[in-house]
Amino acid sequence: MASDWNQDSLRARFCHALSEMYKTEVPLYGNLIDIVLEADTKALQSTKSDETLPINPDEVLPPRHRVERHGAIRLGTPHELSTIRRMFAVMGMYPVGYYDLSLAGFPMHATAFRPTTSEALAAHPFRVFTTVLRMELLTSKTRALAKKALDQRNIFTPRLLALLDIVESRGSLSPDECVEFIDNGLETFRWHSKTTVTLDEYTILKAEHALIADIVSFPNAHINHLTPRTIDIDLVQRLMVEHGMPAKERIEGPPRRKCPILLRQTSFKALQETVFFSDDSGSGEFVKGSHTARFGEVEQRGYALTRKGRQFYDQILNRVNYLAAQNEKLSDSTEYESLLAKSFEIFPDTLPALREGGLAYFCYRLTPAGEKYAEHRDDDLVVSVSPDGEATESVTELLNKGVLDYDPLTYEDFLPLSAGGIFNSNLGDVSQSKQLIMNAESDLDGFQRGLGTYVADEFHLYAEMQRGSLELVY
Ligand code: OOG
Ligand code: NI
Repeated sequence: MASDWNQDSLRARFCHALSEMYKTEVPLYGNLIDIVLEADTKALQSTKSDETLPINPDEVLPPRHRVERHGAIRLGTPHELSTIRRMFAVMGMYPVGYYDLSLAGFPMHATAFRPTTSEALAAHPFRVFTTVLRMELLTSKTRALAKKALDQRNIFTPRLLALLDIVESRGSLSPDECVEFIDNGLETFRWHSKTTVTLDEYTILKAEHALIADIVSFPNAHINHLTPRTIDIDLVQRLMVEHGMPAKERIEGPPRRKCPILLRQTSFKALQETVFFSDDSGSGEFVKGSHTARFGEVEQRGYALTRKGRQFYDQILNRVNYLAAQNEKLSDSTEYESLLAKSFEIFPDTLPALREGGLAYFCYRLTPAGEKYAEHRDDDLVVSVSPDGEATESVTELLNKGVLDYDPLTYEDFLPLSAGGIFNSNLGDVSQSKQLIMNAESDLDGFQRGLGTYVADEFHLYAEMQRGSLELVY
């Protein structure tokens, strides 16, 4: 059937529309985008020899850089989760990774919906970190309130639900239906200042956990932040402070390195916004109050680590956080950052060391010399690939001969402890429910049951990309 329907372009258009909507809702996010452009331009300029020539980041950076963004939403029920899964699938975004946020003291777990192939990521890498409330971790009083509020809401428009049925049965959308899909899809993410709960109910929910109140009290799942990507997050952090933005105290994740790994993130803190609580007298009146939820974030992406690399990362970071919890002095961000940088000195910081140590994933390619060599190939030097996508000995030999070269793969996912740090900076205080939740176990099975499918294993996806590159070379 003839149609303009294309997952990549739909995802790009949706992301653009969401970003425009969020700019009007939270103007400070627009200022943050300007700061990121300023930082990227400065960072590129300072690495260039002739500083008199102006530089345009859009001409230097890969095309995906400027449009790259992630967002986050928080859902209340398994049904909301499975429906959002259907909605993201239309845009080529699939659940990758399971994030147990009880590790960071929150009664929630999450996945990230994102494109999964190199081609789709290169076309447009939009992703949405999606959390869902774990009812079983709430106290019975709060659970009853949450259930009552969530049962009566529908965060999707009837037309969006109809479009999901259409695309699932027909396999595509017409150009007009694509426009409707975007317009209706935005309604799930739009901000509503009128709550569905009374001030008293809100106060009870918030006393148990600020995030419970944020998830339960509104008629939909407002997008709570959007995050452009930068090439110099330290500079963005400095510029935010210089521009008088309420910046988070420090950058989450690994320290600045020659070979950036995983993900570094910072944000401006959530705004206090006026909301109107419903009045239980049935008068239809509203009571004015305030709520803190929405913010803007920036990310700098580094290399995807293997399981082994990730374990090493977690081990170092856990030790730093353990020391920070013991020592008052380390609550100062400069002290923390210098401990972090010092602790990460043992993590290899050159491409050959990361590769030889099996710490990161790479994409292999033939060099121009390799193209020639391939024509008169020595048959005992074939490229072999192990089942987990690891490069083998013969690859090392071909690298030494200058036949092959390699580039690191970008980390496309998230980090639960960094997410916890981002959540915390945007809450003010963490409540008494923390103790209860700390003892919780992760529940991947329950999550997947709600979702209605399996979440992909991110390590497997990177290994497949590495293996694919070797197979192409072969
Ligand atoms: C999600 C926080 C996680 C990130 O970048 O790690 C996240 C939230 O605040 O709902 O977006
Ligand atoms: Ni985020």
